[in-house]
Amino acid sequence: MAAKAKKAARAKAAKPANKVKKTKPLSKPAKAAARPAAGSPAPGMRPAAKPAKALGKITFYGHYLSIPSIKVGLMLSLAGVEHDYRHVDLRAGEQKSPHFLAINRFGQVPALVDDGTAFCQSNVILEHLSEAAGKFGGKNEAQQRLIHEWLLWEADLMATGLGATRAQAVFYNADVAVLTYLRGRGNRALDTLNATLGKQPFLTGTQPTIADIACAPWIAYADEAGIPLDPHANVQSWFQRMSALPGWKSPKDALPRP
Ligand SMILES: N[C@@H](CCC(=O)N[C@@H](CS)C(=O)NCC(=O)O)C(=O)O
Repeated sequence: MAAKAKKAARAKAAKPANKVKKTKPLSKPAKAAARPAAGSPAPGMRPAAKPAKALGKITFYGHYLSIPSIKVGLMLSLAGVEHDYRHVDLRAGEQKSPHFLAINRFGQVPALVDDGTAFCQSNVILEHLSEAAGKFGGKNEAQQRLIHEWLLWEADLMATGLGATRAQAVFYNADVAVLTYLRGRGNRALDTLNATLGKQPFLTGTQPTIADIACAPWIAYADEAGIPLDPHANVQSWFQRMSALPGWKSPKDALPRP
């Protein structure tokens, strides 16, 4: 192979597949309130096991009614990560535009671009931010694995049990039988949280991690889902502990409204 062709092949191979070429604004960019990085770590801010390299210019795409987006917004705020925020107009279908699909092939919020590399799926974004910022991660491999288990559980039982129930109740006016089934899943999720939080203050131990940041925002929507929190006292006190963390925002007001 000629030297010029070899150089071109090397350059092509080095380019990450999900590198975003250009982030054109979907709507008027709004600078999100950024907290300065804490000089001394807040409770639970532990270095992630394997620090990641990128934490450059961050652009976060979300919607204020989307709980997966709120999870990411809270993480950015709790970790004090400066970023630009772009509201994605879901009603207008902006999430299915070619520009947004180039950032998130699933056509959903949230998405996050860090130094030109695009991340999607709220829990993958949380893991990236935790690793890159060295905050809210596990203190060893065993805890990292525990956190990952909770994140997969959250995407299953919290997202359907609390999230789908709230969406069906508030936005889609679902049939009673559907709501009864979904509320059953929500109560199962709350039972699991309650049992764990009866033994320790946070989901994976004595300090909050991204497992807690992923699970806590749904609790603020239990009322909209029609699921009472009264039988889950440990969940309620955990939510109070989360609310007291520096940088925490009330989930319903966590993201800017257009
Ligand atoms: N598993 C995804 C779920 C994301 C999701 O469901 N996003 C919704 C808003 S809450 C969305 O963008 N819906 C618009 C659509 O699907 O067209 C995550 O955790 O990021």
